[in-house]
Amino acid sequence: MAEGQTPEDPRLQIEAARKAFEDDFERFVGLSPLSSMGVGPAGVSNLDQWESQQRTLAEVRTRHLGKKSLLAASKKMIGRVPADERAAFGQLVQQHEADITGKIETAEQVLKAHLESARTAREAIDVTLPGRRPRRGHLHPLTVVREKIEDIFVSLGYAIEDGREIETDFYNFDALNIPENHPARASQDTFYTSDGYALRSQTSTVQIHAMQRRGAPVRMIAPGRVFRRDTPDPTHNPMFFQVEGLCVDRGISMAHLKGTVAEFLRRMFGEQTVTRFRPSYFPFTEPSAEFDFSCFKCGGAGCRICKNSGWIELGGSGMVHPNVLRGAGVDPEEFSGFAFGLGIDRMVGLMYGLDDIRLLFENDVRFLEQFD
Ligand code: 2NL
Repeated sequence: MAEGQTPEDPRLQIEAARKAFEDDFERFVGLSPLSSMGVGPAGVSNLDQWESQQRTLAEVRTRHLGKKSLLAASKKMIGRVPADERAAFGQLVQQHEADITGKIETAEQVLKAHLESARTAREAIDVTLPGRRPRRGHLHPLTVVREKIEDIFVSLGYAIEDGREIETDFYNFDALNIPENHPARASQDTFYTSDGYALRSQTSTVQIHAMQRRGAPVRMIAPGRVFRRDTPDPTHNPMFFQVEGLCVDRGISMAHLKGTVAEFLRRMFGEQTVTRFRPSYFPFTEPSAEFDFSCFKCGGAGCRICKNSGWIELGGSGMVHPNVLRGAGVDPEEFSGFAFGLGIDRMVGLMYGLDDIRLLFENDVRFLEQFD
């Protein structure tokens, strides 16, 4: 029965309305997953389906209970029904309305329940899935080697001292027996702040402070960052890491220096390591010596690492110059001491076979990850 065509008999009108609703509702239920009401998984894939059904059902409701529905038209007819039939007709209309409303509301509730479980299923978390582990970091190779050096010296009774990276000219040069116009100011040249401070070019500065503060005797190492006015290349960087060692006491001799450096290198590179000293010059030590150790790779036979010499040059050393002791408030008549210095970057470069020490400061994880 087409809409708008009103049959003469009001009862037929109600019949038509009921028939129209039942056909419509049956089609809806037939199309809908509700045909299997409550059966089947209310999974994620069903969510869109349930939502679309909800919209369709709202349309069914408007079509059969709305202002333009056959039901609404039937209600309007109540007044025109003969008085003796009016009550019965009214009841018929009410009954019809109650039937439609009941069926629609039941369907709405069932749909709502399905929608809710589909939404819950979509938001569900599988707590049994394995977690995602955060990537574990590791120490920078410079830190690994620095800590190894520190451990060795701590075990030999040395303290580890730390200090400032920005220094006065006095601590960086004068206190180390490098007066103004001394040629060593060129090789130790560094960077300066606009108000006249220097970025330390060796960690001896830390040792001068320590001697001034603690006096003698003293046994200490000073690891840290230092600066030199060098042009970067595969073996030079204007900023690098150094360790300096200092031992001041009564009766300290060159023998103590040699024994200490040799023991350090044996612990660092193995029991078989041999150390040799070559005379050299440093303004802050007298006498001075550079030290080499037998190649840890070839054991002295000659290889790429030691450039076929069997020896690896590592650092400088010597007996602390009396001017340096005096300048730091230590009496050179009573005390003597030895000192040494070496570059950590160079050591890391050798140990890990780096062809360019600048890689250590690029913070490229593809490089750094190799040292885990
Ligand atoms: C090198 C040479 C050296 C020192 C550092 C030092 C410290 C004080 C007094 C005297 Cl407080 N000397 N340090 C001595 C000799 C050599 O380093 O080639 N470093 C990488």
